[in-house]
Amino acid sequence: MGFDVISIIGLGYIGLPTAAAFASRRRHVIGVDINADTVSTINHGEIHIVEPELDMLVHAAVTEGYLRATTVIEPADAFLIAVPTPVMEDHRPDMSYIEAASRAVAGVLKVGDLVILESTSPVGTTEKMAATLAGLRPDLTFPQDAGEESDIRIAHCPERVLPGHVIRELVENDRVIGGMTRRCAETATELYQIFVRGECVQTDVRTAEMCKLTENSFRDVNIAFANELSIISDRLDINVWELIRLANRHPRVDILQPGPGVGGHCIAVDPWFVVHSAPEEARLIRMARLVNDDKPNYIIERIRRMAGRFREPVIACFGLTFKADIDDLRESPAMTIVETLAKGGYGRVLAVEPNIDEVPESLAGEVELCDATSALNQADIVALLVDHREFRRIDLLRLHEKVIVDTRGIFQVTR
Ligand code: SAJ
Repeated sequence: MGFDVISIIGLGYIGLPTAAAFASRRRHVIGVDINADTVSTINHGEIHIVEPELDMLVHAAVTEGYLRATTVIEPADAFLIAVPTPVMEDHRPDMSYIEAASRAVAGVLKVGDLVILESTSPVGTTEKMAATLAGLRPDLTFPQDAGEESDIRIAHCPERVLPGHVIRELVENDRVIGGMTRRCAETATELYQIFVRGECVQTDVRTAEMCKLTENSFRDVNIAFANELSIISDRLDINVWELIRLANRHPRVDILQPGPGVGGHCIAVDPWFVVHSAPEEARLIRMARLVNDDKPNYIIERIRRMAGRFREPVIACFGLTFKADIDDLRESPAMTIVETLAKGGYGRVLAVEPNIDEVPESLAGEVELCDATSALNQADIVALLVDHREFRRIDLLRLHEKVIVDTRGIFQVTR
């Protein structure tokens, strides 16, 4: 089965690197996105996201004619859907992007095509997508009805790449290939083996969907354990960083790190898909989400209490991104904390964020973006919210006489 033309639907943090990976192996890739600016940026050989090495790969792919972006879907031999799957206010999954992409794919399907859902999805989503495609294309047969002999093959193949390391992990990580039939899994494996050097491990679609959710729920539960430990340690006057360091010396203990909360659009979102699918059974997973989502409030309350000691407190917040050494502010607990402090009238709020040049819109007029030296010269309270590598170089003597709220343990004098 040759894949002369591969269509990637959704050119975001996953879709664009995946498109570039296929194109760098001399496959003709059509990138489809609803955002015309994104399409135009890519067709100029540039990128709209921050990811090391990706700009070079995309520039080469476009220049050499292997990657072309468009807002209108076109026929292809394989379709990979990598559109967002956000959760709504009540934590229910928003499947509208997947539904829209499915309808678009249905319009151009032909016998022999492969459709892969990469987006992180609640268990059962791929089967619903297959039903949608079958409903729109009664002239074709699908795996749920025709089994191994179906005209169209369908699979769920989630990604597990770490932002900032996407290009390397796309190639090196093992890939879970969930086929609706064995032949679907085999065909999807052939496709990914064009660039994947890790092992392509075959399973069924529901296990593949749940595997991705399991990986991120595992991480969220373990971060919640660390965050709860940090709150207990504060109450018991214990240095939680020393506590975890000592406990992790046990050969079978590996406690993660406390923080100001859990950010990003993965770990903070995916466990809700499990809770949505099994609300009575997913008690620990649900509670971990509540522990992590409440950690910013705990930090805000600590800072508020300390600000009460000063007549006109100056609060310097170090870090705004959702994790260290990236520029992504999406779903950032640090942003939640800074916004609340600024709008709550707790004092004058300064922000130090080496990875952005301008004050985020939601903080404009409320927070002053400045460099570390200026912030330390003015601050009464120093809140370390993100462990950027630049902050690890701050001379601890500069923190003398400051009130410190260190949510990531990098200002610990005991190493
Ligand atoms: N965090 C902590 N303490 C820790 C580890 C993380 O507070 O010990 C926080 C981070 O500060 C951040 C959040 O959790 O706010 C998520 O950080 P992360 O390091 O888990 O990174 P993500 O969300 O960018 O990537 C995760 C990864 N999943 C796992 O490690 C199981 C990545 O492999 C996935 O591909 C990605 O989610 C995704 O796309 O699902």
